[in-house]
Amino acid sequence: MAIIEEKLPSTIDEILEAYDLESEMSDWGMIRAGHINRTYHITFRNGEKRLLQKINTIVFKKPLELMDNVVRVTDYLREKIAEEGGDPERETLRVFLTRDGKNCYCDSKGGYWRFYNFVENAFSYDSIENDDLFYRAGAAFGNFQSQLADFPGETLFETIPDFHHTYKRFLNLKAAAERNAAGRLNEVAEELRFAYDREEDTKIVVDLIEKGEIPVRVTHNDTKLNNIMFDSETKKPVCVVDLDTVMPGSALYDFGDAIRFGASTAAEDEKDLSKVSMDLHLYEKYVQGFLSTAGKSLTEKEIEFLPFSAKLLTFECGMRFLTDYLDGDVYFGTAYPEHNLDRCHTQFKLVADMEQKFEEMKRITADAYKNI
Ligand code: GN1
Ligand code: MG
Repeated sequence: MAIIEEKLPSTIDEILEAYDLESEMSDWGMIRAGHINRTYHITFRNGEKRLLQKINTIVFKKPLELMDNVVRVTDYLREKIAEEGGDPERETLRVFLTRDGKNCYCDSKGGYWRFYNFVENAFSYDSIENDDLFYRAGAAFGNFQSQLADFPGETLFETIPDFHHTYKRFLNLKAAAERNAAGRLNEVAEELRFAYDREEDTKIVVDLIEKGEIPVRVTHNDTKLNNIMFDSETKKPVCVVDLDTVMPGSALYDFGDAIRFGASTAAEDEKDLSKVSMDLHLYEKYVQGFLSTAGKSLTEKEIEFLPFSAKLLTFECGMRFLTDYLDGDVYFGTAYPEHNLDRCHTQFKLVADMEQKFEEMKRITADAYKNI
C-alpha cells in the first residue's frame, strides 16, 4: 500500500449524501492507527462526531460479508452489555445505516465506506505505560471472548480465510521467496533461514484444532493493544474495536497476538533491536488479566499452550511482514521501503527472546491459572 496523503476522499459528497445526516460536516481529520483501513473522524455542525472508514478491499475481498459480521456481532454485544448493566452505546461500536438501509456505502469509484459512532472521551495506547494497564487489556479481550461464547460462530463469514493458519502462512512465505516479485530475495537470506528453521512450530496449533484437541471459538483475531479504547479519565477499557476479523478461531490466537504487541519493550517497527525484548512482568500481567475473565471457560489444553501461542503469533506476524516485503509491500501500509523488513526484525527478535524465556513463561502461566 502506498503512503496515504492527508486529504478527504474525492467522493466525500456522495458518501455523506448516502446517509440521513442531521447536519453538515464542519471538521475532519485522519486517524493513522492500523495498517489496513483508511480512517477519518468527521465532526458535524451539531457537534456530533463519527468515524468514517474505507474498507480495504485488497485485504477484505468481500466487504458486504465483512459488514454483515460486524453488524451481527455488535448487535449481539449490545444486548449482552445491556443485560450486564453496561452502556451499550459506549461499550461496543454502532454501524450507521445508509438511507436505503445498507450497512456500508459503495461509492462511484467502487470504494466501500462505513460510518461508526465515535467513542467520545476515549483513546488507545500504542504501548504500555504501566503494567496494570496491560492487566486491564487482558481482562478486556478475555471479556470480549466470553461475551461472544454463545454466539453462533458457524453463521459468521470467514472474512480472511485461514487468517491464523500458521502453516499456510509459512507456505505463503516460501512461495513469496520463490516468486521474488520485488527482487528483494538476496537481502533476506538470514531472515528466511530463521523462518525455515521453525517450520515444525507452525503446524502445532493447527494440528491441535484439526484433531479437536482444542475448541474453535468466536475470537477477535487482531488483539493489538491499540484495538482497545480506554476511558480518558478512568483509564479503564471502554470497548474493543476493529472487528473486521472476528471469526471462528482459537483463544490462543487472541492471547498470543496480544502478547506479541503489548509485552514487547519496543514498537513494532523499532530499528534498534537492542531495545526489543519480551517483558516477562508484562506477560504475567496480561495472563492474569486475560484469565480473570476468560480463564474459567478455557480448557487445560488451551492453558498449556498459552505461552507457545505468544511465540507462535509473533512468529506468524514476522513471517507475514517478511512475505509482504518480498511481495513489494502490497498488503500492510508502509511509510518507507524497509518498513516491513524492520517489522519482521522486531518480531523475529521477540521470537528468539521468548524461546530463551519459555520455561519462565510456562511457570508464570501455570501460577496465574492456579490463582483464578
Ligand atoms: C494489521 O489493521 P491493524 O493494524 O489492526 C493486521 C493484523 C496484524 C497487524 C500487525 C486484517 O492489523 O493481522 O497483526 O496489522 N490486520 C489484518 O500490526 O491483516
Ligand atoms: Mg486491524
